[in-house]
Amino acid sequence: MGKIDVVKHILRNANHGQFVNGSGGFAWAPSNVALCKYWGKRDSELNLPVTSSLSISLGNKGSFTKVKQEGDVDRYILNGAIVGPETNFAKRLKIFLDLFRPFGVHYFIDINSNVPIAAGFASSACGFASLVLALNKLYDWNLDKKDLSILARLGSGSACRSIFEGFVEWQCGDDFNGMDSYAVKLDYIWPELRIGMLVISTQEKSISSRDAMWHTVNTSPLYPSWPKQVAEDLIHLKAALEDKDFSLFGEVAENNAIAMHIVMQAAQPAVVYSLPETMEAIAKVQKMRAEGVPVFFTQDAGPNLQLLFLGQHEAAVLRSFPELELVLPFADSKVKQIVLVDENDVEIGVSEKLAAHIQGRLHRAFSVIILRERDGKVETLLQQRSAIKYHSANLWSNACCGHPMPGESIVTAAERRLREEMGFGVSLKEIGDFTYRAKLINVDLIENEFDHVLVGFSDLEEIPFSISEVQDYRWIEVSELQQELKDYPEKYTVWLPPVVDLLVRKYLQL
Ligand code: 2P0
Repeated sequence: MGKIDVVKHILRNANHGQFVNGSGGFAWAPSNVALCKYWGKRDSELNLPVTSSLSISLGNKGSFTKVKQEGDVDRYILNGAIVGPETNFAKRLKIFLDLFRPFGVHYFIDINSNVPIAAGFASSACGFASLVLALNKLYDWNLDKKDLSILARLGSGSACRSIFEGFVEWQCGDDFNGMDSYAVKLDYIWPELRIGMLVISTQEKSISSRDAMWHTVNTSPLYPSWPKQVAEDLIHLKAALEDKDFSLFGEVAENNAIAMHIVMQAAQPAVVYSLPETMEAIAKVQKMRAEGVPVFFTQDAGPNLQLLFLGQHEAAVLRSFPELELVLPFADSKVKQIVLVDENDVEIGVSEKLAAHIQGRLHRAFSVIILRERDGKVETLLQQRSAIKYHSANLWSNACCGHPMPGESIVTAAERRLREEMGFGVSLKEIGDFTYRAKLINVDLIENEFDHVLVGFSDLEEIPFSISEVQDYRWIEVSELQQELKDYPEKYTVWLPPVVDLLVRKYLQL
């Protein structure tokens, strides 16, 4: 079987091409980093690996891809820039799309990625995974995750793991056609796990991982030792995940990465991805460990490192590596789908939450204001957002805010979120709405919200807030808050000023 036969087999019951979603297919997929690596193929056409591998998906780092049937030539956009047809990227994309292309059809592909492209942060993994998921929506294939994983593998081996979040195993399988070579989600959850992306260089690598893999398998005298290493590492990694044994977890992941690089350095000529700065950073990690901070590293096919540590050591690691891009693979995954709307709040679809924020697409949101009266003055409740929120962490904001799920009313969603975040329930009443668009600080996301503002009252002395969402609260007199927003805007979320403005104009009529 070649790739096209695998595609035909998988799409045999999917009415391929008969239904085309006119507004296109949109999908998000996370990037992933292997803790036990895939290095070497038994079949280069089908990207079938020599060994199984195990990865962790990178939370909100990944790609959002939009695909449409359009025009009389293919057009590709990557992070807002046109990708010329002569580039390797465009050639690889076209070859992949040809596997699915009905006769005479051309595609418009718009990929937005927040991982550095081709620098060893698995940008091809999230790119191909999100493309397959978007095609699944464009053509309404309704494929299960196993088939989606197989299709993503045809684009790039590691992409089969990016179909899932959390810990993922790509089972190598032994079928000649690879119908048993796909990824599965592992059930382990480790919310304290942190990954720090240490960008040492974003220059394109001198040799692609695809070529380096082939070259290693064919010329490295150490390659025969690799499958044995992987088999042992997989057993130990799963034991570490089962027991949440971070030392074992870190040691196995680090040793596996070192072993992979040694095997490729023994190739003739040697494949060397590390730069002098990579070696300096590795020495720094080892020194920190010797001084009692449990931090480990892993390294893919590039000079950059991913540091592995737990939340309790976040501050110590960030002190030594202030440039680190922090990833929380298990954070904020509760509300996945949000409602996309037009400028009149008419629903036009749903989207994965992060994808909508990466693209800056207008969506439905709400902000809750809680009021009380003290000594004849109106006070409002503020919350300080938790340090682990995916955006606007540590900033002060109104009592609670969020997004309704598809099909959920604004009031139900707002009352639900108030209970989840602040630990109390009161009935809420909508007082108005506004639309705003703003780039969020310290994170590559855009808020573009049709925001419904709701008001409720509480006299609770103690607010039993959830520590995973909120780190503190306080009451403040409304006019004092207006002054604070003028004097110290950096302490508050970007949406708080318009929320307070609407409260004052429409409700308090001050
Ligand atoms: C991995 N890497 O397991 C390993 C570790 C890089 C180092 O998978 O040829 O882009 O498309 O199957 O998936 C990168 O290789 O290679 C990779 P192809 P891919 O994440």
